[in-house]
Amino acid sequence: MPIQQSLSIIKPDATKRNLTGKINAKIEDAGLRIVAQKRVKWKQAEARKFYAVHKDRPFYKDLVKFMTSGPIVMQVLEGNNAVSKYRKIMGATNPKEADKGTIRADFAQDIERNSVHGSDSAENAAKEIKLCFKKAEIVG
Ligand code: IDP
Ligand code: MG
Repeated sequence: MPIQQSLSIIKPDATKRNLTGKINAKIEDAGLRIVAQKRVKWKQAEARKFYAVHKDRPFYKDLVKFMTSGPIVMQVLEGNNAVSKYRKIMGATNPKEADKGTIRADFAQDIERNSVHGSDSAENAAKEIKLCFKKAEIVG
Protein backbone atom coordinates (compact mmCIF):
# COMPACT_ATOMS: atom_id res chain seq x y z
CA MET A 1 0.00 0.00 0.00
CA PRO A 2 1.43 3.40 -0.91
CA ILE A 3 2.19 6.03 1.73
CA GLN A 4 0.11 9.03 0.73
CA GLN A 5 -0.81 12.46 2.02
CA SER A 6 -4.29 14.00 2.13
CA LEU A 7 -5.49 17.49 2.99
CA SER A 8 -8.00 17.68 5.83
CA ILE A 9 -9.92 20.69 7.10
CA ILE A 10 -11.86 20.76 10.35
CA LYS A 11 -14.68 23.15 9.46
CA PRO A 12 -16.12 26.10 11.44
CA ASP A 13 -19.13 24.12 12.74
CA ALA A 14 -16.71 21.72 14.44
CA THR A 15 -14.15 24.24 15.78
CA LYS A 16 -17.08 26.22 17.23
CA ARG A 17 -18.28 23.16 19.16
CA ASN A 18 -14.74 22.39 20.41
CA LEU A 19 -14.51 19.10 18.49
CA THR A 20 -10.93 19.36 17.14
CA GLY A 21 -9.55 16.85 19.65
CA LYS A 22 -12.35 14.34 19.13
CA ILE A 23 -11.91 14.51 15.34
CA ASN A 24 -8.13 14.18 15.68
CA ALA A 25 -8.63 11.09 17.86
CA LYS A 26 -10.67 9.44 15.10
CA ILE A 27 -7.95 10.35 12.55
CA GLU A 28 -5.16 8.91 14.72
CA ASP A 29 -7.17 5.83 15.73
CA ALA A 30 -7.52 5.04 12.01
CA GLY A 31 -3.71 4.95 11.74
CA LEU A 32 -3.26 8.29 9.99
CA ARG A 33 -0.54 10.68 11.20
CA ILE A 34 -1.20 14.44 11.45
CA VAL A 35 2.08 15.70 9.95
CA ALA A 36 1.00 19.37 9.66
CA GLN A 37 -1.71 21.37 11.38
CA LYS A 38 -2.68 25.03 11.66
CA ARG A 39 -5.72 26.94 12.85
CA VAL A 40 -6.62 29.91 10.65
CA LYS A 41 -9.57 32.05 9.65
CA TRP A 42 -10.03 32.17 5.89
CA LYS A 43 -10.68 35.37 3.99
CA GLN A 44 -13.40 35.20 1.30
CA ALA A 45 -10.79 35.05 -1.47
CA GLU A 46 -9.03 32.06 0.12
CA ALA A 47 -12.27 30.08 0.50
CA ARG A 48 -13.33 30.96 -3.05
CA LYS A 49 -9.98 29.78 -4.40
CA PHE A 50 -9.99 26.53 -2.42
CA TYR A 51 -13.52 25.64 -3.53
CA ALA A 52 -13.19 26.98 -7.11
CA VAL A 53 -14.09 23.50 -8.46
CA HIS A 54 -17.59 24.10 -7.07
CA LYS A 55 -18.00 27.66 -8.38
CA ASP A 56 -20.96 26.79 -10.62
CA ARG A 57 -22.79 24.72 -8.00
CA PRO A 58 -25.88 26.22 -6.29
CA PHE A 59 -24.33 25.79 -2.82
CA TYR A 60 -21.03 27.60 -3.65
CA LYS A 61 -21.93 31.03 -2.25
CA ASP A 62 -23.25 29.63 1.02
CA LEU A 63 -20.27 27.30 1.31
CA VAL A 64 -17.82 30.22 1.04
CA LYS A 65 -19.84 32.15 3.64
CA PHE A 66 -19.84 29.14 5.99
CA MET A 67 -16.12 28.39 5.55
CA THR A 68 -15.24 32.01 6.43
CA SER A 69 -17.64 32.18 9.40
CA GLY A 70 -15.11 31.00 11.99
CA PRO A 71 -11.78 29.29 12.55
CA ILE A 72 -10.77 26.20 10.59
CA VAL A 73 -7.99 23.71 11.27
CA MET A 74 -6.05 22.71 8.16
CA GLN A 75 -4.10 19.46 8.34
CA VAL A 76 -1.92 17.19 6.27
CA LEU A 77 -2.63 13.52 7.02
CA GLU A 78 -0.12 10.83 6.13
CA GLY A 79 -0.42 7.06 5.95
CA ASN A 80 -1.21 4.04 3.81
CA ASN A 81 -3.83 5.06 1.22
CA ALA A 82 -4.41 8.27 3.20
CA VAL A 83 -6.81 9.76 0.63
CA SER A 84 -9.31 6.89 0.54
CA LYS A 85 -8.77 6.00 4.21
CA TYR A 86 -9.70 9.53 5.30
CA ARG A 87 -12.74 9.63 2.95
CA LYS A 88 -13.87 6.41 4.62
CA ILE A 89 -13.63 7.68 8.20
CA MET A 90 -15.15 11.06 7.22
CA GLY A 91 -18.36 9.41 5.97
CA ALA A 92 -20.73 10.60 3.23
CA THR A 93 -21.14 14.32 2.44
CA ASN A 94 -24.71 14.17 3.76
CA PRO A 95 -24.47 13.03 7.40
CA LYS A 96 -27.84 11.29 7.06
CA GLU A 97 -26.12 8.90 4.63
CA ALA A 98 -22.86 8.58 6.58
CA ASP A 99 -21.91 5.18 8.03
CA LYS A 100 -22.12 4.71 11.78
CA GLY A 101 -19.00 5.78 13.67
CA THR A 102 -17.73 8.10 10.93
CA ILE A 103 -16.80 11.71 11.74
CA ARG A 104 -19.78 13.08 9.85
CA ALA A 105 -22.25 10.58 11.34
CA ASP A 106 -21.09 11.48 14.85
CA PHE A 107 -20.51 15.24 14.54
CA ALA A 108 -21.96 16.85 11.38
CA GLN A 109 -24.99 19.12 11.68
CA ASP A 110 -26.25 18.96 8.08
CA ILE A 111 -25.06 18.53 4.47
CA GLU A 112 -23.26 21.90 4.54
CA ARG A 113 -22.09 21.99 8.17
CA ASN A 114 -20.50 18.58 7.87
CA SER A 115 -17.47 19.14 10.12
CA VAL A 116 -14.62 18.08 7.80
CA HIS A 117 -13.12 18.34 4.34
CA GLY A 118 -10.93 15.62 2.85
CA SER A 119 -9.23 15.45 -0.55
CA ASP A 120 -11.03 13.22 -3.07
CA SER A 121 -7.98 12.04 -5.07
CA ALA A 122 -4.19 11.92 -4.75
CA GLU A 123 -3.95 14.53 -7.50
CA ASN A 124 -6.29 16.96 -5.71
CA ALA A 125 -4.57 16.25 -2.39
CA ALA A 126 -1.26 17.42 -3.85
CA LYS A 127 -2.89 20.60 -5.19
CA GLU A 128 -4.73 21.36 -1.93
CA ILE A 129 -1.67 20.72 0.25
CA LYS A 130 0.37 23.09 -1.91
CA LEU A 131 -2.34 25.73 -1.60
CA CYS A 132 -2.54 25.48 2.22
CA PHE A 133 0.99 24.68 3.47
CA LYS A 134 4.60 25.59 2.89
CA LYS A 135 6.94 22.60 2.57
CA ALA A 136 8.68 23.47 5.85
CA GLU A 137 5.38 23.34 7.74
CA ILE A 138 4.96 19.62 6.97
CA VAL A 139 7.02 17.46 9.28
CA GLY A 140 6.61 13.71 8.81
P1 IDP B 1 -17.23 16.41 0.09
O1 IDP B 1 -16.87 17.45 1.14
O2 IDP B 1 -17.85 15.20 0.70
O3 IDP B 1 -16.10 16.09 -0.85
P2 IDP B 1 -18.32 18.03 -2.09
O4 IDP B 1 -19.33 17.54 -3.08
O5 IDP B 1 -16.92 18.18 -2.55
O6 IDP B 1 -18.41 17.06 -0.81
O7 IDP B 1 -18.86 19.41 -1.54
C1 IDP B 1 -18.01 20.29 -0.83
C2 IDP B 1 -18.76 20.81 0.38
O8 IDP B 1 -19.85 21.63 -0.05
C3 IDP B 1 -19.41 19.75 1.27
O9 IDP B 1 -18.54 19.13 2.17
C4 IDP B 1 -20.48 20.56 1.98
O10 IDP B 1 -19.93 21.37 3.02
C5 IDP B 1 -20.95 21.48 0.84
N1 IDP B 1 -22.08 20.89 0.10
C6 IDP B 1 -22.04 19.87 -0.79
N2 IDP B 1 -23.26 19.58 -1.29
C7 IDP B 1 -24.11 20.47 -0.71
C8 IDP B 1 -25.52 20.69 -0.81
O11 IDP B 1 -26.23 20.01 -1.55
N3 IDP B 1 -26.02 21.71 -0.04
C9 IDP B 1 -25.25 22.48 0.78
N4 IDP B 1 -23.93 22.30 0.89
C10 IDP B 1 -23.36 21.30 0.18
MG1 MG C 1 -15.07 17.35 -2.14
